[in-house]
Parts: sequence; C-alpha cells; structure tokens
Amino acid sequence: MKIGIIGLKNSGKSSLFDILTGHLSSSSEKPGEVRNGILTVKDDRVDFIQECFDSKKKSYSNLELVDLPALQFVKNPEDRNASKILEEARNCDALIQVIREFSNPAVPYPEFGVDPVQEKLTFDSELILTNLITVENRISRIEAMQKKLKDYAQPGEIEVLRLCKKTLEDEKPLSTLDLDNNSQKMIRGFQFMTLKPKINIVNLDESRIEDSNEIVSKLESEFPSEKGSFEGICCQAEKEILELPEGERVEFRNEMGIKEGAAQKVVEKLITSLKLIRFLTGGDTEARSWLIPHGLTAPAAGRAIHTDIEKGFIRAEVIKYSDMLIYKSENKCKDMGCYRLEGKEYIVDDGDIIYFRFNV
Ligand SMILES: Nc1nc2c(ncn2[C@@H]2O[C@H](COP(=O)(O)OP(=O)(O)O)[C@@H](O)[C@H]2O)c(=O)[nH]1
Ligand SMILES: [Mg+2]
Repeated sequence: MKIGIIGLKNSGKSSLFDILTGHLSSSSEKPGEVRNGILTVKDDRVDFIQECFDSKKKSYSNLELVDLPALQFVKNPEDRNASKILEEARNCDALIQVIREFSNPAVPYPEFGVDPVQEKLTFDSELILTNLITVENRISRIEAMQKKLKDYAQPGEIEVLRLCKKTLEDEKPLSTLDLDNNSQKMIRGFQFMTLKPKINIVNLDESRIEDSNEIVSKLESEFPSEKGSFEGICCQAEKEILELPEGERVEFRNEMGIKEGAAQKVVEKLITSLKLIRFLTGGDTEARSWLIPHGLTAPAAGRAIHTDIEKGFIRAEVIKYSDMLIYKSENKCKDMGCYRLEGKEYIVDDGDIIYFRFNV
C-alpha cells in the first residue's frame, strides 16, 4: 500500500517523511525530487508470537511512503514536471496532508502567514480545482463524442461525472459523495485525489506541543467532514529525538511533553482511517504481521502472502490472539479447543494467527 505525503511548500512534508522512515538526512533531499521510503508498522504482537512459536526471525508489515515535492497545480497540462508530480500523487492509495502550524520566521511561509485553517483551505481548493478540470474535460469529451457515436462512454458515466462536478463546484471533496459501488467503479480510472482516504498531520510549533488537542479540535470544527482524521505532531522535536541515542529519548520526550512517538501516532491514524487490520503468522522460520483491508475473506487475505494461497486455498487454521495470550503455545491452544478450522467464507479478523492450508 502506497501513501503519499502532500501539502504546501515548507509545511514539513520531508521532515515527516524522514521521521516516519527513520531517515536522518533530509539534506540529501534534492529540490523537486520524489523520494520513496518504507514505514515499518511495529506491532508488539509479532514479538509475542515470535516467542510462542520460537521463530528464528520476525518481520513487521510495511507501508510504502512517497515524499512528494509541493504539488504545482498548474492549469497548463503541457507542464510535464508539474503533471509528473500530480501523477505520482494520483498513484497513491491514500494521502497524508501536512499542515504547518510552526512559526519559525526563518522558514518562508505563505502570503496569508502561518495559519493552519487558511493553509488547509488553500491546499484543499487546489485539489478540488484540479479534479474539477479533469471532470469538466471528460464531460465535454463525452458530449462531443456522443454526437458522433451514440454509445460512446459507459452508460451512466456522464451522470456520475455531473454529480462530481456539482460537488466540486460546491467546493466539497469527492469523498463527501456517497457513491454506490457501480458509480465508484466508473470513475476509479481518474484516481481523483479528493476521493482518496486521507489523514491530516498538523506540524506543531515546539512551544505549542501541549496545546495539540486544542489545535486539533479547532481544525476539526472547521472541517467537520474530516473529523477524526487530524493528528498534531512537532516534526522538529521528533527529528531531534531521533538523532539522540536511544537511551536518552524517553527523558527528552518527557521534558518536551510528548507522550507517544510520532510514527506510532501516524500509523494508528492511518490504520483506523484506511480501515486496515493486521493478521499474524508464526512458524519456525518467521513470525510476521500482514496489513490488509478489513472485511477480506480468508483466501483473499492469503493473497497478501502469496497468490498461490488464494488459488489453492483449502482452509485457514486460526488461533485468536487473545487465546494465544492465555496459552502461549500452538499446541496448548489446540489442546484447549482454541484451534479453529475456517473455510473460504471466513472473514479475517484483526489479530488472527493464521496457518493457511493450500494446494496448487
Ligand atoms: N521550527 C520548526 N521548523 C520546522 C518544523 N518542521 C519543519 N521545519 C523546518 O522547515 C523547513 C521546511 O521543512 P521541510 O520538511 O523541508 O518542508 P517541505 O517543503 O514540506 O518538505 C526545514 O528547514 C525544517 O527544518 C517544526 O516543527 N518547527
Ligand atoms: Mg520537501
């Protein structure tokens, strides 16, 4: 799963990318360059499973991260460089929008000053406008072609696009539209950015870390349709923490009043906003977690490991994590009747420890 970091220039996108990927040298960042990295989703349950199965190694699930240079919303479609960055953003499955709250006058800020509400409004309206241009172009094209060929375009596509146009003209993101599956399918190819799942990270000033809840509440009341998607962190402080030897980090956190690591907070937000779950696997060689969308059946979940599991699925042998916490071994779970055999209709749950039987 690929997550793009977007926002205005100097909002702190690259700083956030460095924190989430554990990079410490954003000085290596070249202007205008797209950077790719990996966000490791740490999970204590994997450590526990490793002990229970006595596995040689452990691996956590990952998310791909993309540090996108400030999007240049140029209206001229011939501008190749700008459209390349937009294209990268379109290819992401979800977005993290960074909003500047830190003051630091040495870092150039937008003409309206340092104002998170204005910054979000400005950036959002650019996204909306970009989508509106795409929608209008497509509608004009369908209308022109339908004069020549009666059945040009899928039936119903133009109606869905007109609905999108109306929403965007009302300055609302497409995510506020309640589209049925069929309509969603019709517009999937456009990869509309205002339709993607998104979380908002407010990059706090060092002096306002303790006001995080208040700042986040204010933004949530200004943007009610995105309630629950905001999180406040201070990129500067987090970077300083990462540069410290591990033993000194906790003390520094306490001094700064930062309870939880930023990476953990962002990961939790992503998991809840994107409706993801993690299932686990254990064995002699490896204990591991797998990140998947919620609601998948056992064979579809197995695809995260290998497509053969889905193709040749026989059954899933499942231990609930809560049972493993009590009995601490696979055999004990079996003895206690906590080893469940599940078929292809089984919907995988967060924390399921699964052994897949398959045959290809
Ligand atoms: N004081 C302060 N400076 C920050 C903070 N976050 C980023 N900066 C600085 O702002 C500048 C721009 O940040 P950067 O992450 O490169 O922004 P980008 O343009 O969105 O990628 C850098 O010099 C950062 O060190 C912060 O929380 N506090
Ligand atoms: Mg940058």
